[in-house]
Amino acid sequence: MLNRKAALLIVLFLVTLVPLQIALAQERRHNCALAPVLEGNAVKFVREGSTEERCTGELVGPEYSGETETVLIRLDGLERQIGYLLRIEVEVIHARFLAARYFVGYGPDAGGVFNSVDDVIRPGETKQVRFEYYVAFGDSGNVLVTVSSISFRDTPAVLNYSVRASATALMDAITVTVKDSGGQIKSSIATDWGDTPNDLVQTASTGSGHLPQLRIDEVLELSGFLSQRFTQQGSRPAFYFSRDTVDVYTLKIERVPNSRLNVTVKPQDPTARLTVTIRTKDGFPINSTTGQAGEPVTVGMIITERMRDDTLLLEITMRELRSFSTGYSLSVRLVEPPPKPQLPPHMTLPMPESQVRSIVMGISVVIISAVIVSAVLGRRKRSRMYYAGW
Ligand SMILES: [Ca+2]
Repeated sequence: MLNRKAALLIVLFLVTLVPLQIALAQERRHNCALAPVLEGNAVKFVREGSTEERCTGELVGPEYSGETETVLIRLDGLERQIGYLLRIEVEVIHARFLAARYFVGYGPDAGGVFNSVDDVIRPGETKQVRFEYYVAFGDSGNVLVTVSSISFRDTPAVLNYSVRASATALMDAITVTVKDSGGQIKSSIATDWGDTPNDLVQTASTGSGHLPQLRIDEVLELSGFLSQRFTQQGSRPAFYFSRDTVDVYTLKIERVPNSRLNVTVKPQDPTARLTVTIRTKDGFPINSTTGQAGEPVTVGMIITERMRDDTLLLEITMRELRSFSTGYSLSVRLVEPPPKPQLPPHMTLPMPESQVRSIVMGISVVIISAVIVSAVLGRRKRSRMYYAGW
């Protein structure tokens, strides 16, 4: 009896899952896909199985009552998925009948929306929507663009649309240069990190963000980018999305007690305000400074004998920015310890040392005797005053 009940419950559970699975399968299905074609530092996207550089469609619905279509932008065809600025341009054209509402949005194909626009489109109108998305460290997978027409049988509308995409590489630390104190280049390393990790866990778990060892009197230099969510208003508004607000580098240093580590970061954008933090390998903050807008910011630390590890984390955080992205240049210098203070030359005393010692002892005896005598006299005086009151 119990088994029959359990079987019935399992069947009911599976039956309820079927519509959900169908809905998910429908959601994942896309109407058209754009695949990447590398052209040097830039990427163009073409319709899969074609050379056409766009996906197009018609939102006609059952009896002109609205419809949703999706376009997949494949990033998995790229050798390195992160570190690209992806531009998506969507055109919505009113084709027939009455005014309608349209929706255009994009996000990861696994689900969610990064940015979206919805507005009214009238007969004869064409609307253009521009999205820019920086594929930062931690972002992966493909991007899905959704275009919807919202209309009804009583107020029918037909809309056409086209979706184009392109991308350019925007990488952190393309070249890491180490110079000597005279400015001569000692080594120059090319990296392929794309975007630098934005927390210490990711830095530790990957090879990205690991800088070469810095020795005394050396200067390490690199440049990178930070970006954020931003909307540009105007006649052709653009919608930007990025999660690249922090870059974390791992640095090994030559441990010389009393040497000084100086870290300077200069933002390119005059509205960018940055914070630079030096942390221990496990994330404990040692020193942190926030700069003024557009101004370079420097943070330093003294290398002590107690310092057990030669690995430090350098964290660059965007505090404020009135645009989408800013470049920055990072300079790290390990300054040699200051010279030890010079002691004055050995002083010669005008009289023999034994004589000086006896004089010092004599003076000490006199001072101690004076202290004892004054203490005794003071006590007697206080006793007399005490009895005088009676
Ligand atoms: Ca970055």
